[in-house]
Amino acid sequence: MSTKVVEIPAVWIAGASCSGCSVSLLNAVSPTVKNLLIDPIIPGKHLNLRFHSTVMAGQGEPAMQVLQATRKADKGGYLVLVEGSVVGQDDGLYCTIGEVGGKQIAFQDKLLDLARDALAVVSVGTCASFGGIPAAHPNPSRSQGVKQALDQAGIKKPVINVPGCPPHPDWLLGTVAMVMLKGLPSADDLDYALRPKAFYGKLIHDNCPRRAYFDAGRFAQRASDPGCLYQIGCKGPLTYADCPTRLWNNGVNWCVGAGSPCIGCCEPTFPDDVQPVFEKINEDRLSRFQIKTRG
Ligand code: FSX
Ligand code: SF4
Repeated sequence: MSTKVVEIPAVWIAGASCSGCSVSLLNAVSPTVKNLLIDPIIPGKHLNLRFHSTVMAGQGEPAMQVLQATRKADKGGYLVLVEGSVVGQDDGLYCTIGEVGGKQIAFQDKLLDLARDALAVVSVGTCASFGGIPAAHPNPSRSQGVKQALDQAGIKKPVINVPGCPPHPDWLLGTVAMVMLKGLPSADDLDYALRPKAFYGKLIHDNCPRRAYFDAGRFAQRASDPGCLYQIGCKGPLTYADCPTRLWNNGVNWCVGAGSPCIGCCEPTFPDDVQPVFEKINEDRLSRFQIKTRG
């Protein structure tokens, strides 16, 4: 007896970014990307990813038509997964994602079109969530996060932010799996920056294996030293994510475990207010950091 599998249509579009978010997803181990693309992520439900500019074989206008076809055929039922920030300068001219009828399509226009008729939008990575590196001061491309761009256009669509530069593949796959299992998250499931609390609910500093060094005042002076990395720039005391317990690269290690300070890449004010990377947190910026949201 065959069991009916429900398809959830999804498209993945990319704005201003380094494509590291896609690369991180390709490193997913459980489930793998193959599982994501071919198998049900949860029993009886399959994500039908129809467009992904980096990974798909299709190209040119036929590929672009898939976006339009999804919008028409699955109105209100598809997910838009967005990687990269939304470039606003000169009507988005410097960030186009393809051509239709010989006309360049600006990423920001396509994003707004797709978002209007979507079930929800998932911002993958810090660029899409909050602007990230493309929006760093002085931001000549007038880049911003997806939520901010939707708000400006008056589009009230559920947005889930999955930041990280790049995000851990589990954070994205876990978020998509949660939506497929339980539907859209409630306000209680997300934090003030629209991040799922399941992955971003705890401070790095509170789960860090070097925390005992911090409490004892034993600080590393160089990256290779034992001790807490606070004096050489660790942003763990500001940053919410489960890196210390989840670990990266299939559980091999994480930034602080490898002797590198946390760079605060999951936070709304990354990178402007957490740099320089290898300098101790600026206390003035720290208080701004705690009250400011840029997204
Ligand atoms: Fe941004 Fe994605 Fe950082 Fe890169 O493309 S979150 S620059 S790792 O990867 O958007
Ligand atoms: Fe906190 Fe960073 Fe020190 Fe770990 S290394 S205890 S996260 S300051």
